[in-house]
Parts: sequence; C-alpha cells; structure tokens
Amino acid sequence: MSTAIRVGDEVATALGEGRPVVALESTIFSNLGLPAPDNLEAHRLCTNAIRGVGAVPALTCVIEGVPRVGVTDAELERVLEGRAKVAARDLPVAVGMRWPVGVTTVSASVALASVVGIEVFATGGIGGVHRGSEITGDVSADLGALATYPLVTVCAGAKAFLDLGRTLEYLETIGVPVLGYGTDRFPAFYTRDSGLPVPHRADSAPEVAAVFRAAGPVGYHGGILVAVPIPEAAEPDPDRIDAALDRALAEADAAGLAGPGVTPFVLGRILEATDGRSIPANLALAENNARVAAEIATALAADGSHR
Ligand code: PSU
Ligand code: MN
Repeated sequence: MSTAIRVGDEVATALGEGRPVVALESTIFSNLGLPAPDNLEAHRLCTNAIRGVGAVPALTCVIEGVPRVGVTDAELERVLEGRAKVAARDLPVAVGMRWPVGVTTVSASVALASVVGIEVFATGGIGGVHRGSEITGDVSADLGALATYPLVTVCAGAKAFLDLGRTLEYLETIGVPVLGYGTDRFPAFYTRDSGLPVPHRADSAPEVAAVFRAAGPVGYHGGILVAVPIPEAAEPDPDRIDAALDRALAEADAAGLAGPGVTPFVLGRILEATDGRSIPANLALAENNARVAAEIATALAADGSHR
C-alpha cells in the first residue's frame, strides 16, 4: 500500500480483513457542494447508510499536503470548510505544494481509492460533458477517471445542466460500462428519468459485482458506472427543477465562467433558484447511493476475489 497516502485506521483494518469499504468524495461535503449545515448532514446520512449495511466509509481529501482515505472528526471539520477543489490532475500539485485543505472531486477520489485497493465509490452526481462543449471543450475529468481506475462508481446520474446525451456518448467512446440500477433510463440527478436510455440494466448488487468481476478477464481494467435513480418519494417536480437549471445556466453564461469554477457556480445558483428546496432531494439521493454502494461492496467482499 502507498505510504504517500494516509489511510484512516478503521479503513486500513477493514481493507486488511477484506471487509467492504466505500470511498466518498469530499467536494460534495464542502462549501463547493452543499451549504452548512446540510453538508454535515449529508455526510452523516451517507456514512450511516454505509455503516447500516456493515461497510466502512472512506472519505477522501488532502490535508496539509497529505492525501487521506478515511478521516478523523477533526479532519472532517476541515473538509466541511474546504474551498480548494482537487481533481485527479491537481493531486500532484496539492501534495507537492502542501495545500492545507483540498476537497476531492470524483476523479481525484477514484484515483486515491484505487491506489489503496478500494473497489467501490459513491457520490451524488458525476461531472460530465457540459452543454456548449463543442465550443468550450468543457468535459469533466470525472469521465476519463471512470475509464482509468478500476472502481464501481455509484451515482444518481449527472445533473441536467450538463449535456446528458453527449455525456453518455462520451462514456461509450472511452469504453466505460454504464448500468442503470433497477432502471432502463439514465437518471438526471434530481429526476429519475433523463429521457435517455441506459445501455444496460442491473437489478441487484450481486449482478453489479458479477459485471465488475467479469471485466478484468475480458481485458477491461477500468471502472464501471452504476446510475441509481433518486428514490421516488424524494423526486422534486421536474418542471420546477428545469426552470431553475435554465436560469442557473444563463447566469453562468453571463458571468463568462470557464474551467473548474463552472460546476460550483452552477450548483450554487441552482440552490438559490430553488430557494434551497433542492437540498432534501440532494441528501436523499446521496444517502441512497451510499447504501447501494455499500451493498455492492458487500457483494464484492463476499466473493473475495479482489481485482
Ligand atoms: N455534481 C453535483 N454535485 C457536485 C459535483 C458534481 O451534482 O458536487 C462535483 C463533484 O465533485 C464532481 C465535480 O466530481 O463537481 C465535477 O466538477 P467539474 O465539472 O469541474 O469536472
Ligand atoms: Mn470542467
């Protein structure tokens, strides 16, 4: 195991004993993802959901220039206040320049998790191909990381402010298997159905585990994406969400933003445009994804054949 990454005691013990572990990103729990105190509540819900299934949560972040997988309460406090976004390509910079606090995106999280041997990662929504990417070239590094690192990533799809059709096309191009979990439709984060079909469907955690285990032997060594629709009871009115997304995008356009600042800006505007009514939905889907991820990690641990 890498000594460049500090693994929390509980996570190290679980990995050593072959028990299920679920990695979590920290951007979603920072100021860039959710406002206080909802960020702490989201973390509590996700970690409880993982523990409820008998798995161990492993939050990733960078503190004092050291990447962490699994944090103490004091380290969590610093994540909640974090403002420096760390994608996979920023990890060498955050370490080399000894950043006090870096909050990891999906791409950085799956990179760190893969180094320490974690096989399952849960988030809310992944980054994707942005609308207008044919002009700006803005494609999230999350997508390339999914193809590179051998993890199961569990998400509620990607937010509809992205170009979901192109996001699915891009995943096809780079060869990432995409599974709808109990659905034939690609979910759009707040809503259960983006209107786009998923290439394949899985109806249980053991099915996902079987697909993941089948990859290496047929020559695929990257990750797979599992898209879980938000629970029906938590799904907000799609029309209201669409209106908020459109307004948020128009504001991002007017602000002339580019680069890694785009996603946090749009997320913040969606929050404002929905008067915070999007938050309960956000918490519910994150918790649900964490539970599904823990079930998949449990199914993988049960077969004991680490990839
Ligand atoms: N989508 C959300 N909430 C988030 C993010 C995406 O609904 O917090 C964060 C995740 O950390 C994701 C990152 O990995 O944004 C993608 O950023 P970018 O578009 O700059 O690649
Ligand atoms: Mn981007």
